[in-house]
Amino acid sequence: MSTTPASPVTVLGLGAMGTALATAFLTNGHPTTVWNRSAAKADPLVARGAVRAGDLAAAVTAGELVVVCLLDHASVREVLDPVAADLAGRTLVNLTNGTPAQAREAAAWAAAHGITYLDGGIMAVPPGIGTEQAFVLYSGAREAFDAHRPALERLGAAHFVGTDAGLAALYDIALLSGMYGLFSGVVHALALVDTEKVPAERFAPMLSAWIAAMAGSIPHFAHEISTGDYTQGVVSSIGMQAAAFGNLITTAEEQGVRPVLFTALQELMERRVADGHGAENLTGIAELLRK
Ligand code: FVH
Repeated sequence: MSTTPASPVTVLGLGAMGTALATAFLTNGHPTTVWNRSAAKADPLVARGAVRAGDLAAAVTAGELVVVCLLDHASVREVLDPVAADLAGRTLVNLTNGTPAQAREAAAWAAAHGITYLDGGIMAVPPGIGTEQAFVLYSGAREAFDAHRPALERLGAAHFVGTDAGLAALYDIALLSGMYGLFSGVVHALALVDTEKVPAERFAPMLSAWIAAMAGSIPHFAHEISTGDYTQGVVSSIGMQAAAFGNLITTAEEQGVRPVLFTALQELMERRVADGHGAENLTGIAELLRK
């Protein structure tokens, strides 16, 4: 058993996620200093043992590791710009959702002020923080990641994805893109069966099982995307799928459900077929997505 004391952590931003992060640090014995624009949000954490920082400068100088989780990139810059000098020599871990370009801009800003920077993407909802389902992506300063990994692992499995600070955001946005593709299909499917008063609860287990089975295709899709070869092991050609896809659009229209979530995909499939790739796999539409 390790006798190393849990390292001090500062958490800036106590919205739903920041509160969950601070709670995970506290639960695991890390001396935790907290700050939020609306100070009252710190009260429940202070009751659990957190230290309320008197002001922002006191918050960022309370320890070596400063975790920030605010609404967006603009709010991070607004909060951190005035305390850049106080942050010098410390490690800043930015777990605010953002784009790769924003992450790189934040990394450049940090470097210009002598701040060690890690950008992160949280793949969990607040109640999931600290559970086995949660994982967090990090990119940027590798040595800082290694040094602070024991603390960062308190939030969820910690994955370092590269020294380019923008990579965690890229992985994060790509994972969210997959999630929203899934969610939009699920909502459309439930709306469709609802038009005939099929109880959603009766249909849902079938939908879950179908999606789980289809997720087994992801490794093959990945191989095709990385090789650019969409011709191997074709069992459901895009030509066949494009023909059947018309029924998906028509059924939605006939049932009174707007097919807007699928019309872009239909257009890509038909273009791919028209371009002579009808015997290939669906994954080839990636060629049309690239600008
Ligand atoms: N909650 C979730 O499910 C997702 C899971 C994945 C990661 N996201 C991202 O995490 C960031 C924070 O999300 P959140 O859930 O904590 O969001 P809110 O509960 O709305 O809290 C927002 C905090 O940001 C503070 N804030 C906003 N604008 C400013 C500003 N201009 N100056 C200072 N602070 C600002 C706000 O403060 P206050 O309103 O309480 O005073 C909250 O602390 C986010 O990037 C998600 O995309 C969450």
